[in-house]
Amino acid sequence: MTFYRSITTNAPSGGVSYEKLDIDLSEFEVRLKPVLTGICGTDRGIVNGALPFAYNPHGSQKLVIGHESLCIVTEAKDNDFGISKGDYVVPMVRRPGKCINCLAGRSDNCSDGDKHEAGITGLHGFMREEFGDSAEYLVKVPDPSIGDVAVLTEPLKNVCKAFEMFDVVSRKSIFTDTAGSYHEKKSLVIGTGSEAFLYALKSMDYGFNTFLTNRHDLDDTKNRLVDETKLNFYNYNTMDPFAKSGIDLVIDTSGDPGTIFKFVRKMNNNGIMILFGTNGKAPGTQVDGMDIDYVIERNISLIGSVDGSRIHYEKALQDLTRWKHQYGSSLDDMITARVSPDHTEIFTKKPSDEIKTVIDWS
Ligand code: DN4
Ligand code: BGC
Ligand code: ZN
Ligand code: ZN
Repeated sequence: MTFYRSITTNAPSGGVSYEKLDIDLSEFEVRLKPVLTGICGTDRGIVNGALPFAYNPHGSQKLVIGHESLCIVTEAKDNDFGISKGDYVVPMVRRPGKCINCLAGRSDNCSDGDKHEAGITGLHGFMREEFGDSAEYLVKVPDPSIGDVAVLTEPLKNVCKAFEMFDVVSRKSIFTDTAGSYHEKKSLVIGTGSEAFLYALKSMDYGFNTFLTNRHDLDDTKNRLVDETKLNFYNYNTMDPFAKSGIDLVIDTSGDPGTIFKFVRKMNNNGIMILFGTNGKAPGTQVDGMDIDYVIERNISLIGSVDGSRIHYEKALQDLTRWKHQYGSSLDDMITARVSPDHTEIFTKKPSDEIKTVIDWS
């Protein structure tokens, strides 16, 4: 028997341990070691017992958590996916079921919900000192010189998928400004966590005049990143830059209904709102008939978006490679803390200046 140290929970009730687990890796096509694993709101939700949809693998009392990972391949059998020993890879979170979207390689759009997610639903995740996988679920990092920021591939792939939805829905009308660009268009990202910053950088790539907002001011770390990347931030409790001209694209990462619906009536005709943040425990809010009329009369579209597929992981790696040249060390500054795997209290205490905390497995 070989025991691998792993970060575990008992889903969906929660809890967190760093312990040795015996999981047989001999049958796997590829063996991997994580270099860095990122922590996100989903991991904290599982550990705190707040995500009822999380569950352990069949027959197991534990779930190894972790779905954001940059790994190195330590052994690889012959495979059709070009994965070999020494490659840096990002393992995909979602594993397909048998519906038509899953069969078409788009398990992110699974039609019947019969799929699994590593570290979340029914499949062990990547926060363990060694694990095995199939080559078909590994995405190779084409330029490993981008370094540690490759760990942002997984959260950024969600953003790439959501912008694919934006591309589809924005075709309903002429969404651009009169010059055919987005420069006179405004986007607003609600929230200031890692997903929010990644959405904001993507929105800047499109050319939007991009704003981030939260219910409080930002600390120095986040203010610096806002300045260095030429984003705009405002505290919505103290100012409103949209009092006179409206917003064309709203992206919510807060999951707070009381906040989201404050912004609906600030949206322009043909506006698009992407709902991404999840927060099942947030209290409900009153949406009145005027809100509904406003949405209808202006052809506003609300889009829900979850997860992403291989094409989005690949796009995310392209974006990170380009951003590394464009933003240099400012991109590295998105990794605000590194901890060792035994520091499991990080799952219950979020650092106040956190953009992305990573676990360093080296
Ligand atoms: P996070 O770092 O917890 O970010 C949430 C952000 O929302 C923080 O900056 C919060 O600020 C902010 N926030 C909370 N409440 C409000 C409010 N009332 N007004 C303004 N801002 C608020 O999490 P993340 O960046 O990792 O992920 C963002 C969200 O997306 C989470 O809900 C995830 O569950 C969800 N998610 C969805 C997918 C998917 O659909 C993938 C990954 C994450 P503060 O409280 O820190 O000040 O595929
Ligand atoms: C992951 C997604 C996953 C979602 C819901 C997120 O944290 O990035 O891949 O689909 O959680 O479980
Ligand atoms: Zn996540
Ligand atoms: Zn499916």
